Amino acid sequence: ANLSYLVNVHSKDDIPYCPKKSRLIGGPIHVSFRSGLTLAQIERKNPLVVRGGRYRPPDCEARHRTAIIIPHRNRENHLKFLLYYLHPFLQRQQLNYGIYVIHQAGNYTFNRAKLMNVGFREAMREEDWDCLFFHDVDLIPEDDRNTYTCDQNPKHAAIAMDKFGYKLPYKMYFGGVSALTPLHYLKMNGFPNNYWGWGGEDDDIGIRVSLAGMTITRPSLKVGRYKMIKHKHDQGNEVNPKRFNMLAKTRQTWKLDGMNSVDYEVVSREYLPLYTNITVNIGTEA
Ligand code: UD2
Ligand code: MN
Repeated sequence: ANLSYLVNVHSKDDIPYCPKKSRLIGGPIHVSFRSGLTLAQIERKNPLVVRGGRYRPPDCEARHRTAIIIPHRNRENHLKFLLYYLHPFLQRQQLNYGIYVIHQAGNYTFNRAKLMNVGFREAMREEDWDCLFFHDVDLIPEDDRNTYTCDQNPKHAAIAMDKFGYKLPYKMYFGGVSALTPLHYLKMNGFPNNYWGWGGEDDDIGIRVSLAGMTITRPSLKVGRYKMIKHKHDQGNEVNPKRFNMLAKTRQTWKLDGMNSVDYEVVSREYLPLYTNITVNIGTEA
């Protein structure tokens, strides 16, 4: 027998820790979008997911606690497909996980990065998560080996997307899906709050990582694959014309704007069967 397996095998509640590498993990995932999918069907396929979209492995103690933070408005159909693929994917990885949808209230210009700051604070309020995945609603992972756990440095997970020909579009790219520990997040003062509309915020976040003295880690191109559900530019998320000027000033602004300055009002917190929905009023541009 392999005796190393006996070391550190039981948690304090005396159920065994999950193996370091889950035996349920496969390889490539075939992703397709069929019409007529309902949330009720997804619930039936995931009987062990409990209120608020929470899960822990039934037969072993998870080694990782991961929160998924999804910025959202008016993309219910994309959310449905993401939940359909993400729940079983995370369960195969034997994680203790929770899914949080951060829904921007009202019709004012969308602000993806500020919603992430809200998600960070509201998720950490509930549980001592050791890893947070900041996840676009329209990106579906296409390989089981893309593990939703954190690294020593902030991780950029969505490196190979169909829309970019499954290649990294540029070296500093940090958009789509990224994973940070609470310590990483606080060290870089979270994400910027002042990018209203489309674009720039992902590059700002990438710059913050390096200004805070960290580097970006990435899975391999084979593993960090995602399919993006096709969509047009949303109404209320017009291209932000100020993004280049703002990006030129990140070095001066990152310590002043971020987690230490985020202000918002939670409108409602709903513990739905497949996710926790937090509707939030994030105000308007100053
Ligand atoms: C790119 C980046 C994304 C972000 C964005 C610029 C990729 C794969 N993703 O996405 O991370 O940096 O550019 O802001 O390159 N959303 C809503 N409702 C809206 C608008 C946005 O829910 O009305 C959310 C949703 O989670 C969406 C995300 O914001 O996936 C990013 O918006 P997008 O998908 O319109 O932008 P895209 O695909 O150009
Ligand atoms: Mn998109």
